[in-house]
Amino acid sequence: MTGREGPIGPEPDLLSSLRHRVAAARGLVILTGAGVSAESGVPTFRDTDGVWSRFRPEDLATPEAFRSDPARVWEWYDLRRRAIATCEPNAGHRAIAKALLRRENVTLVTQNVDGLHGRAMMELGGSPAHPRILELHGTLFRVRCSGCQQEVPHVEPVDVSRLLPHCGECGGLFRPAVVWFGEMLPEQTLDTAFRRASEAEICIVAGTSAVVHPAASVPLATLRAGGRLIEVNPEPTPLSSHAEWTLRGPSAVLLPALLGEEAAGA
Ligand code: BJW
Ligand code: ZN
Repeated sequence: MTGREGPIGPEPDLLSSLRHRVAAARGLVILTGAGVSAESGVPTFRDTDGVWSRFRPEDLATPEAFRSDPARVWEWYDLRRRAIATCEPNAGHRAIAKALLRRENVTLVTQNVDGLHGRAMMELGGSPAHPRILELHGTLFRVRCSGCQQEVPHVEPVDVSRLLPHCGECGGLFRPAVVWFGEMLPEQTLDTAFRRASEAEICIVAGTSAVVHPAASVPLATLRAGGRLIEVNPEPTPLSSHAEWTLRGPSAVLLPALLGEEAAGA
């Protein structure tokens, strides 16, 4: 049943039947990537106009890059943080937030560092730090001390021509609290993500190229335990062949359709 869809996107009947399956699933995990924020105006990484078409990841998103030129890395993260702060959550973020608030058996596993899932929760009166939001790659809106490792919120602009942000406790240099290539993901968060995925009847994989591991392996835990995958992405990915259903289109349209509460055929 892989890829049952029309030439210009999924048929309304398919969406309607999937909406029922998703609503009835005993456990639901939603894995998101940069594509779910594309319609909010946040650039993805690997699309033709993505972040990595203009910058090399090894120059900016590795611990080695930070050690060799912390001001350059800080400047880049500060620019991105300020640009993202002007973006708003879209209908896809809101549909996920509603599902999290209405159903206890829904877990969001996100690779995104843009904070838009949390802001959608806040818009609906929920907490941005909801325990069923698992941020695998950290966030742009916190920093971690390179010395004592404490993490604190960070929203102020940074002037890299002056002193870079330093820890008030130990004097160590702060760094963005994101996960760079070659770094371990937060262990407990990752364990929880794999456990929830293995307990889920359905895993929706939305807006990720599914090439960065271990995040891209999370849906495989659902498959191994007998669950099914729904992929939401305008383009095929390495997970497409594992998906029972592939919905080719933008997540700001398809996620509300999949997660909405409308009656069948509505
Ligand atoms: C739309 C849309 C719309 C567009 N609607 N969709 C196993 C095999 C091979 C390599 C490895 C492996 N295990 C580990 C590795 C090494 C490495 C890795 O995976 N490398 C591969 C790239 C080759 N992984 C790591 O280093 C990880 N750490 C680790 O594994 O530690 C243990 C270890 C250490 C050392 C050696 C071995 C093991 C850490 C990974 C950290 C990733 N960090 C980044 C940067 C975060 C901070 C920042 O933002 O600056 O995370 S990289 C970047 O990629 C970011 C993202 O979270 C991540 C994933 O990208 P995502 O979200 O999928 O975005 P895109 O752009 O790739 O895709 C967008 C998608 O949206 C596309 O498909 C579009 O079609 C779609 N789209 N518009 C819906 N409207
Ligand atoms: Zn410190």
